[in-house]
Amino acid sequence: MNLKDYSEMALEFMENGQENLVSASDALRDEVSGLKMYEAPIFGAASAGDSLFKRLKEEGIVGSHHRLPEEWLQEAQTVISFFAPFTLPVRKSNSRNMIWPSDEWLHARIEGQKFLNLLLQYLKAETEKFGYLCVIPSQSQLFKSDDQKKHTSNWSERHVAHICGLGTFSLSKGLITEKGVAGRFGSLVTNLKIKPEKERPYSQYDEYCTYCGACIDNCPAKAINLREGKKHEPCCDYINFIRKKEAPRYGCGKCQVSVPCEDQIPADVRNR
Ligand code: B12
Ligand code: SF4
Ligand code: SF4
Repeated sequence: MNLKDYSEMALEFMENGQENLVSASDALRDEVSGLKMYEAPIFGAASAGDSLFKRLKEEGIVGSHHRLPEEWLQEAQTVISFFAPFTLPVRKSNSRNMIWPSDEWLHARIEGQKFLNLLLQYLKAETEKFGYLCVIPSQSQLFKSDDQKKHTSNWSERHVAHICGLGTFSLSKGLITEKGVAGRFGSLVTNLKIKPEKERPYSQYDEYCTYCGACIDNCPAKAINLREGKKHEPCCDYINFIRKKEAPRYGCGKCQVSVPCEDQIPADVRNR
């Protein structure tokens, strides 16, 4: 099994099921019933022994609470990560109003994450069918999305995706991939050996960001500035404010739409 197999399995899962579409019973209004939330994911892989995983334990990168691949699966050989980009209707709808998240964005955050959880379970089951061990850290009982209440998880999907060659960080703190920043990540740890297909195509952790500042202007919480990047507290407070109106859904993501990194690596970086 290689990364191409994982891309094909993901595509098959997306095309054969209804889970990537907003159901009529969940739809916030009739027009969003049947909305496709994600495009086909892109995949990356890293050796579980990649020295960058150890660096994530450093304060200032993530912290000592961040777990190594072998702390999820003792026999770990490979970490597989994917980025699932939001579809055009999800992205475009969220630019219509720069205060409230669109219904499409709210669905892609909540029902969309349910779909990604099922996709992860499907990929794990397929890996196991071939006789390999596989763990989904984000679905483990040991997983903490907000360890020590510092807005940091003990398995940071963006840092993992960065190590797997999928992209780099940015001023807004989103991870910019070749399909942009608007979308979500997932990952698996397995004892299957997959040789990463290519060297990481970047050497700096923020190489794909131009620091153009478009995300600063978009942010309704004024959480981003050129000197400090994105501050977690105002962003978090804003998302909690949205939650009061939209519960059980929430989200914002204005820093990820109508920006040069929305669905691609910014042209200025590609032309460097
Ligand atoms: C906690 C959390 C939040 C909190 C706090 C944000 C945070 N800490 O980043 C709040 C509630 C505010 C939040 C908001 C949002 N979130 Co959120 N969140 C998470 C969660 C659960 C954990 C994040 C985490 O642990 N970060 C770790 C800290 C340490 O990251 P950091 O401070 O940014 O790290 C910096 C340092 O490491 C620094 N650095 C310094 N030196 C070096 C050296 C090296 C080598 C490296 C690599 C880095 C580095 O660079 C990094 C970036 O500046 C993840 C899911 C997961 N399990 O990963 C989703 C996640 C980050 N969120 C996501 C999304 C989409 C959102 C929202 C858009 C909400 C929405 N859905 O509408 C906003 C966007 C905010 C933003 N501008 O990034 C996506 C990110 C998608 C993307 N393209 O990047 C994730 C990955 C969820 C997913 N499964 O896809 N989130
Ligand atoms: S909008 Fe510009 S500054 Fe902000 S993350 Fe994207 S490329 Fe970087
Ligand atoms: S998610 Fe919203 S509040 Fe948070 S940084 Fe992005 S635009 Fe600002």
